[in-house]
Amino acid sequence: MLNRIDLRGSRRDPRGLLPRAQLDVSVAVEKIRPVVEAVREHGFPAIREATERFDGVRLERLRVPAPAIAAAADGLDPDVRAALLEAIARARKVHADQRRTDVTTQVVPGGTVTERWVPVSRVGLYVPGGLAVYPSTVVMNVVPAQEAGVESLVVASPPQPDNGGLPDARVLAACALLGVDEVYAVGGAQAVAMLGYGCTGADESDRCEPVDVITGPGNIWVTAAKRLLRGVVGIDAEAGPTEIAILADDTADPAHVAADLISQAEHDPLAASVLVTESTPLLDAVEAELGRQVAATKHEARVREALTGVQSGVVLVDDLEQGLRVVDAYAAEHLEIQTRDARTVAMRVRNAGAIFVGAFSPVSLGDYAAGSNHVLPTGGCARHSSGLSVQSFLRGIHVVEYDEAALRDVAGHVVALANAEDLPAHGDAVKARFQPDSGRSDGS
Ligand code: HSO
Ligand code: ZN
Repeated sequence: MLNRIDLRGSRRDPRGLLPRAQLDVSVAVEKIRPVVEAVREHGFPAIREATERFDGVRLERLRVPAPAIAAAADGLDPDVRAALLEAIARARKVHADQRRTDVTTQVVPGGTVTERWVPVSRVGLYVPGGLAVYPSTVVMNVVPAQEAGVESLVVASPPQPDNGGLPDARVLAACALLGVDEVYAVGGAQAVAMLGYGCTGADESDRCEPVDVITGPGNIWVTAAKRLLRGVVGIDAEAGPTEIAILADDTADPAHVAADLISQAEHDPLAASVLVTESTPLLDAVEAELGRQVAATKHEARVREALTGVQSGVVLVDDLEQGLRVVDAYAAEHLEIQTRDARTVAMRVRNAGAIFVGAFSPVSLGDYAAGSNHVLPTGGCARHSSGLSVQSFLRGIHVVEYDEAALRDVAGHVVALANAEDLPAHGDAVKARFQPDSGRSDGS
């Protein structure tokens, strides 16, 4: 079922040889530019027009009324409620440990630099709809923002025609459990534009104040809009279709490997499932398992399309060392290590959004209830970016404080560098402090 890429015996850099779809976000950017500009110029009427066109819903108002959020929480299935509460508690534990404390460095006597960690004031968290609904993504966005100390937090999620034009009831219930009451029934590029530029409307329920940062996964239109808004607001890493890579040897259980490959393929026909192994017996056994398990899975068509697409496949390698080079080159959103000494191997990986170690840490655990975050960089962005965390919502501000003696001591160096850059006024600003007639005339 899986495409085969045989790198055995190859000394080439594996980067261009790995299965990965080329998603052209820049084409999507041009397509959604008019939507984003219309929302910027016209606000609510433009959002309503786009929502009707793309979601088939006629919006009465942007903001979800408080009673609808409360009703969703009341109607939540008790098992789902318990699961969400457990997921929230675990995520809180991990993300609380990510908080930063201010650090003051004494550079010289009388000269300090303090790094203050200050949360952004207002964030917009995007929760996708589409083929599935994602109350778990509400948790993964909201918890780190709350732990960072963000004061104003809003969620936007597409209106569902079968929920009276409101976002999915489980998404609303998750907002309620997390204490988020500002929720907008808006999705796609129009939601990102609304969050970035804000929206003025006649009625309070047609208004949204602009945010400072937008986070959360979404389809290609959401990603394109985020790219367009970058700079106007802060944006997290781009999240494309989900990916799982599994580095496995002959100790891996083929039934587990197959199940995990299928689990992420279930998200999207464009999802990527990649197995990297040196073991052909394991590969044969995984293929047999896939044959059985895919036929029995609920979203068979979607899964089959994802597993057989160009973005998925098995990469055959000579040994663990080459396997590690391959997974580093691939930089998967999720990487499972199912090998001997899995923890040691995991610690050698340099590029991945999140790593899942050993037989009992499947990606699905991390999707919901490990405590880790599931908003992770895709498409190789794990080479330079991290998943969502408390840090995504903080800014480090340097606070510089030198006294007279400390400035005097370094003044010559500042002047020398300022002159070297032909910016003598910079040096003069320092020298002004030490000229005989400088200082306060009253002697105070
Ligand atoms: N695997 C997805 C997250 C998710 N899975 C949500 C299920 N629900 C991207 O990390
Ligand atoms: Zn998932």
